[in-house]
Amino acid sequence: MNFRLDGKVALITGASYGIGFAIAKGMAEAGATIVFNDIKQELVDKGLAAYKEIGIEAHGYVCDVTDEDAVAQFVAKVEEEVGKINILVNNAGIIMRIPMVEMTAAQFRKVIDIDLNGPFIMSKAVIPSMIKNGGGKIINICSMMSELGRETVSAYAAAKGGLKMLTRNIASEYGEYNIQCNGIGPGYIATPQTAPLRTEGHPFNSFIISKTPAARWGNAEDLAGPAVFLASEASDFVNGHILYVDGGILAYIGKQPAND
Ligand code: NAP
Ligand code: GCO
Repeated sequence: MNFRLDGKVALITGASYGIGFAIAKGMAEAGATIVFNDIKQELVDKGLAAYKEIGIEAHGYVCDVTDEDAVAQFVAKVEEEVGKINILVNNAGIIMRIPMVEMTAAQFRKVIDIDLNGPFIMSKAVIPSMIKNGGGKIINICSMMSELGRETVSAYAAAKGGLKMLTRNIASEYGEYNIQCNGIGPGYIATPQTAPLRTEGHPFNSFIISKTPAARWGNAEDLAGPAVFLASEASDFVNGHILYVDGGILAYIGKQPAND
C-alpha cells in the first residue's frame, strides 16, 4: 500500500495556521508539494514564513474561497506556476456562536457561504482538471456538527451537515473518474477557532473533556495522519466516507458525574 504523496500537488485552503497548516505539514512530510491560500496577504506571508521555518517551501496565494471568479483565476495560476492539483483539502471555514433567534440572516448566510459554498466553488474549479488528469482526491473538513447540534451554532451545523452530503454527492457523481471525495470530521481541536471555549475556567473545557473518551482536546497534528491516508493511493477504494477523528466523542454518552 502506498501512503506516500511524492510528486503530488496538494492545495489546502485557509492553511496559514490551525488545522490546515497541520494537514499541509503532514502531507509535505509524505512528499507532497504544498499550495495554500488565505484571504489576507499578511496571513499568506505569515504562513509562508511558518512553513519555511519547518523546511517546507510552500506556495501561498491570496484568495477568498467564496469568490468564484477569484477561485477560477487562483486555480489557473496554481496549475501554471506549480502544476496540476492532485489533492484538494477544503479546510477554510469560520464559525459564529450566536443563539439562532438572535442571528441575522446575513450572519447565517456568511457562515454557509464560507463553510459550504466555498468547498463547492473550490471543488467545481478543480474537478475538470482532475478528470483530465485521470483522477484526484478531495478532502472536506467536516465537524462533530456534521452529526450533532448544540446551542448557538445553527449556521455552522447547517453548513457542516451540508458539507457531509456535498462530500457524498461529489463521491457519487465523480467516482467513475477515479476521483475520491471523503471528509474528515475533527472532534474538538485546540486551534484559534476554539480558543474562546478553552479560556481558564470556561465550563465548556471540562464539558468536552467529559464527552471525550481520550479525555483531552485534540491537537491539529492529530488530523495529519488521517488526511495523508485519504490523500494517498492507500485510500483509492474509500469514497464518500466521513472519517471522524474525535477521540471517540461520537461513540460516547459522556462520563458519569462523580458522586458528590
Ligand atoms: P481557524 O483556526 O479559524 O482557521 C481557519 C482558516 O480559514 C484561517 O486561515 C482563515 O483565514 C481561513 N479562512 C476563513 N475564511 C476564509 C475564506 N473566505 N477564504 C479563504 N480562507 C478563509 O480554524 P481551524 O480550527 O483551523 O479549523 C479549520 C477547519 O476545521 C474549519 O473548516 C473548521 O470548521 C473545521 N473544524 C475545526 C474544529 C476545531 O475544533 N478547531 C473541529 C472541527 C472542524 P483568516 O485568518 O484570514 O480568517
Ligand atoms: C463549537 C466548536 C465546534 C468545533 C468543531 C467540532 O463551538 O461547538 O467550535 O463546532 O469547531 O466543529 O467538531
